[in-house]
Amino acid sequence: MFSNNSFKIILIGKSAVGKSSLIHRLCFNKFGDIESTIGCAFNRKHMYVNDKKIALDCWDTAGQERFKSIIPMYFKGVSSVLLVYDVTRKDSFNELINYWIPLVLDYYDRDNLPQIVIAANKIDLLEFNIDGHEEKIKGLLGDNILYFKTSAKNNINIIPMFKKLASLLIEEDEEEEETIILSGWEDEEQSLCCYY
Ligand SMILES: Nc1nc2c(ncn2[C@@H]2O[C@H](COP(=O)(O)OP(=O)(O)OP(=O)(O)O)[C@@H](O)[C@H]2O)c(=O)[nH]1
Ligand SMILES: [Mg+2]
Repeated sequence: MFSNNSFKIILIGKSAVGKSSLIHRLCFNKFGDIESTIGCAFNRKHMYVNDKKIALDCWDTAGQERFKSIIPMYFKGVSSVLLVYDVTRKDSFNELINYWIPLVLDYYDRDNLPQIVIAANKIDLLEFNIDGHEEKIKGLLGDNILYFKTSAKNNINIIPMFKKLASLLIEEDEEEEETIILSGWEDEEQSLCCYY
C-alpha cells in the first residue's frame, strides 16, 4: 500500500553552487539563463519510480548571505535536505562543513534526520582534488547519506540522484505505513482479548 505521493525536498548551500541549475535540469532538462534566487523558489517534479507516480516538491532556497536567516523557515515537514556545493570552490565546501551541515544538525533531531543528499556539483569543471570529501561529510552526518557528483551543465547524475532519493523516500513511507497497520492489529487483538 502507498499513502504518500508527494515529498518535500529543500535545497541549501552557498550562493552560485548550482542549486537552481540542478532543479532547472531536473524539471525542464535545460541549463543556463538563471538569476540568483531571491528568497525561495518552488518547483514540482512528477516522476515514476517502481511503477509509482510521485511528486517531488522542490524548495530551492537562496544562498546569498542576506537570506540565510530565513532558510530554517522552510525546514518544517521536509522529507529530504539536498545540500549542494561547488567542486571548484573550496570556500563552498568549507561553508558546507562549517555552516550548512551544523544548521541541519541544529534543527533536526539527530536520530530522526530527513534523508540527506549531498550534490558535489560542477563536476564538468573539476580541477581540484575532492578525495576525502565524502568521508568527511559522513563523519558529520553518518553513513546513511547519499553523495553524488553532479553536473547541471552536462546533465551528469541528476536523474539518477533524484530517482535514488525518491525510491528511498517511497521505501521509508511504505515501512511507516506497515508499522501503523501492524500496531493497529495489536490494538484489535487486545480489545478482542478483553471482550472474550
Ligand atoms: N560549469 C558548470 N556551471 C554550473 C553548473 N551548475 C550551475 N552552474 C553555473 O553556476 C552559476 C550559479 O548557478 P545557480 O544555479 O544560479 O546557483 P544557485 O546555487 O542557485 O545560486 P543562488 O540562487 O544565489 O543561491 C550559474 O552561472 C550557472 O550557469 C554546472 O554543473 N557546471
Ligand atoms: Mg538559486
